[in-house]
Order: sequence, then C-alpha cells, then structure tokens
Amino acid sequence: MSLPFPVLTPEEAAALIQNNQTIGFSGFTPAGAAKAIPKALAVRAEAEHAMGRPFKVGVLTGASTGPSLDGALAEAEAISFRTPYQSNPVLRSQINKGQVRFVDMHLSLLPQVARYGFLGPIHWAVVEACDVTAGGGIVLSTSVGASNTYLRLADKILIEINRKHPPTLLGMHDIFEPADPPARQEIPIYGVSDRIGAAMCVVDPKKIAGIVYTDLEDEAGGFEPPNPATEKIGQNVANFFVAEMRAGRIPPQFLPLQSGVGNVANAVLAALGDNPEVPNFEMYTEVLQDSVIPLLESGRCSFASTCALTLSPEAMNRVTSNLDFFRNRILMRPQEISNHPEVVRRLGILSLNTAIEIDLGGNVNSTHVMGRQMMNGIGGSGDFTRNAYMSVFSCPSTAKGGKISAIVPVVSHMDHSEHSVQIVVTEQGVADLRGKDPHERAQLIINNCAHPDFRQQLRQYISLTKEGHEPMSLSLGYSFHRHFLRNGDMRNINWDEWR
Ligand code: 0RQ
Repeated sequence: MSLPFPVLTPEEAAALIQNNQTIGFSGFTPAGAAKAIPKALAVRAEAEHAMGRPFKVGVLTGASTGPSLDGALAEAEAISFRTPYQSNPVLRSQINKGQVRFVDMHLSLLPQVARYGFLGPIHWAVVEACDVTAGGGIVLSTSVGASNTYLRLADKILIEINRKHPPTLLGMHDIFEPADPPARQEIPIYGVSDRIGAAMCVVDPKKIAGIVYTDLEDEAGGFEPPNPATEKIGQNVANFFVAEMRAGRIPPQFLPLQSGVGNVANAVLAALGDNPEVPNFEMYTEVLQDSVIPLLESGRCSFASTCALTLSPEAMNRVTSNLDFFRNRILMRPQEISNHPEVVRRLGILSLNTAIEIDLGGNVNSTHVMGRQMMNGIGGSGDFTRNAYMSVFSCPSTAKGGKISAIVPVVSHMDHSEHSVQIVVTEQGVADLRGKDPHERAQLIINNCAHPDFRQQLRQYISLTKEGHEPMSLSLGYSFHRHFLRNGDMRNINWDEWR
C-alpha cells in the first residue's frame, strides 16, 4: 500500500530546512542515524555559503553519529550547536577551536531536557525507520536514541525509510516516555527483559512532511583486536568479578552488565565471555557492539537491553538473518530508559566504563585531554557510574607510548567523582576503592594501577602534600600535566620547577 506522504529526494527534503533551525536527528552511535538527508543538507549549506549566505543548524542526536551526519555537516561548516555527544574528528576540532557550541550532557537527561524546553524549539525530527504506517506509526531501525522524543516535540518530521533494514525489526523496540513532573511515576522495569512500551513510535501523520527512501549501511567502524594491555585489563576485570562472586558480594546468578564503547570495552566483554567462572549473564546497556553477538548466540549472554545495535554490516547481517532468535534476546529502548538512573540502581548494574585519566582520589576524567581538548563526551558513563551496584573504570596505565601516565595527582577535568567511582582497573591490576579513605585510595591506585615508570613520582607527589584529609597540593596538583606540556613527557619531573 502506498503511503499518504510526499516521497522526496534527499535534496528536496534538505531544501525544507532553514538556516538557524534546530533538528533532532535519529542516531545513537552511527547505528540508526539519518544519513541521506544530512548529507544533502551539507551540500545545501555549502551552496548557500558559496553564495555568501549564512547556513548553520543546531544538531541534536542520541549520541555520536557517523560520517554522513556529523562528518558531512561538520565538513560543510553547517553546525552551530551540537549536543549531547560526538566522536567525529572534524567536528571535534571545530568544537575545540570554539567554532561549534557543544554541550556535553548525560545521555539519559537529554530527552527530558528537550521536553522541558531547555534547548529551545525543535523544528525538525529527521529519523531513520525500517517501516512507516499510513496512520503515523514509525518502526525505527537500529537504534532508538532520543528519536521518540524528537518525533513528538518537533514541528515537522522527515523520515528516511532505509530498505537495508527489514520491516520485520518490528518488535525489537520498546518505546516508553515518562510523564514530566509532577506527574512522573516509576519506570516499571523490574528485570532486564521487561517490555514496558510500544513496538513503534506514533506521530500525528499531518506532521510528516515527507519520506525519503534509502538503502544505506550503518556506518559503525570496526574495532582493533585486543592488544596485550586491553587483554590484561579484560582479564583483570573478569577475575575481579569472579572473586566478588566467590566472596558473596555479587549473587551467584550474577548481575546485569553495562559496558561502554571502544577497544577497552570490547576486550573486557570478550574476557568475561571467555571466563568459565563467570555465569551466563544479561546486559542492561546503551550500546551493543559486535562482541556481544556471538555471546548471545552461544547463550553466554542470555538477554541484552540496549539503546542501539552498533554493529558492523557483517554482524548486523547475522542478526537480520536470524531475527526470530534475536527478537527474543534483544530489546532496543530510548536512551532515557536504557540509561535511566532509577532502573540502573534497581537492577544492580555492574558498570564498566573507560577513562582518559584517573587521579589519586579516584576522580575520573573521561572527556578532556589536558583539561582542555574535548575527546568525545561523557556519553552514558555518568548515568551508569553514579547509580551502579559496582562502578568500574578501566584504561591502560599509560598513553602515547608511555609518555603520559593515566594515573595523575589530580585529573585535569572531572566527569566522575570519587563518590561514584568504586573500582579502578589498568593492565597493572585492580584498585578496589570501596570503603577506603583518601590516603588509602591513593596508595591502592599507585601500587596496583599506576605504571611502574610513574609510581615513584606519584609517591613523591604525596610526600610533598601537606597534612589533610586529601593528599592534595594546590601548587603541584597539575605538575604532571604542566611538565608534559613543556617537555612532551610526564616522566622525570623536577619538583622545584613547579612549586
Ligand atoms: O588517542 O586516537 O590518537 O590513538 O585517547 O584511547 O586507549 O584507544 O581507548 O577507544 O576506549 O577511548 C575515554 C576516549 C577511550 C572513550 C575514551 C588517547 C589515546 C587515543 C583513545 P589516538 P584508547 P578508547 C559509552 C559510554 C567517554 C564516554 C563513555 C570515551 C584515544 O572511551 O570517549 O564512556 N569515553 N561513554 O592515545 C592523552 C591521556 C589519554 C589519551 C587516552 N591520558 N592523555 N591522550 N588517550 N588516554 C559511549 C556512549 O555513551 C555512546
């Protein structure tokens, strides 16, 4: 049956969007991101710029996206404002030069912040779907992100129907949006696989300005195979959880896992899957990467609740060619629900996230290199860390060929405080900070997690601090960073230079 909506080319769809408007795009990681319309919008922006006319838009998404959205729009210098997360090199550079206003936000908060009107009006929702009904039912594709909220709030809607994804993805989404205060009630998820919402988003069909047919793969990048450091980190995390289970602090049936994105997260999941002492587990997480698909197939992971299927085309094919199997094992939820503090706290999530640097108090910087240069953003790491049953942060103990210590006296930017971070893991070992005071924390982190090249220097730092509850020196706290910026290396500090 043909749909009662105008069928547009991407260019015709892009022509409807005006300078200075705000667009809520689908996409949580490159999974399910709109692709054809943003690319055409980038071409339009370049043409407008060539004629000397301004053309920039505000870009809201679920999280990062791929080259066709963030990449194309950034290269066209068409983004004025961006939230809540990104990972594109061109956009990152524009953010760090102050050319794009970027607001780094907890992902669970974004939909409610948009609903409360804190981000201003949302003129357009541009979402990818695998099916649309004449009555305004929209079956999203490989992610939910904040699409359900944008579809409801936006003045007008453009839909990319991507034929790469079969309409039979129907049933893999669980669309639920809480009421706003003072009418907010509990989110009734009591187990990882509980379904609480609808299989599709439903909008007023009059808002649909057009549909664009596409046939485009998601743009999820592959991962590097685990290296010795990431492999060791994975084993350290798995062994720690097994020891906690033996000690009775994790119940024998285990607890649901959340895992961030990236190479370290992938290696940790692989190690947990390989460890025979870790029982079959569930995941309540925001992103499913390739490594989870074989774990679901083998039964090591019995169910995965997520916001996005961030899969390579090969892994996605494995899912779509066996949909009856995966439909009973995967549920995609809005980011407001996949990352909701209430649910994370109730289910007792074991959270695994990655740090750029960690300080001696256990404070974590996940976002800014040398305190100034934005990497990607906080993403969902804060949603989970602050509310987890056990919150783990891991990273290699050094970066840039050993010149940078990931363990520093004081983090140069703080995303997760000592009050939320419980366990620190590097390839060197595990620092279990639970129930430890600041001086005990510092000793554990130095002895168990810092690279041997930096342990002595970190101990010297502590010896130079004055008596107090925290081992803190206001003058030397950033000595490692300052020494690096001057010499290109954090090693061999001359303390007298920085006092
Ligand atoms: O630089 O790209 O130039 O080689 O940072 O580091 O070791 O490859 O690790 O890919 O797992 O990324 C924290 C950035 C780690 C990521 C971060 C440099 C290092 C390298 C990448 P190169 P690795 P990963 C889920 C939850 C925050 C949000 C989050 C992240 C590059 O995991 O963005 O967890 N997390 N969200 O060389 C200078 C240091 C460094 C450093 C690493 N101390 N100083 N450079 N690097 N440490 C996501 C969502 O919510 C969707």
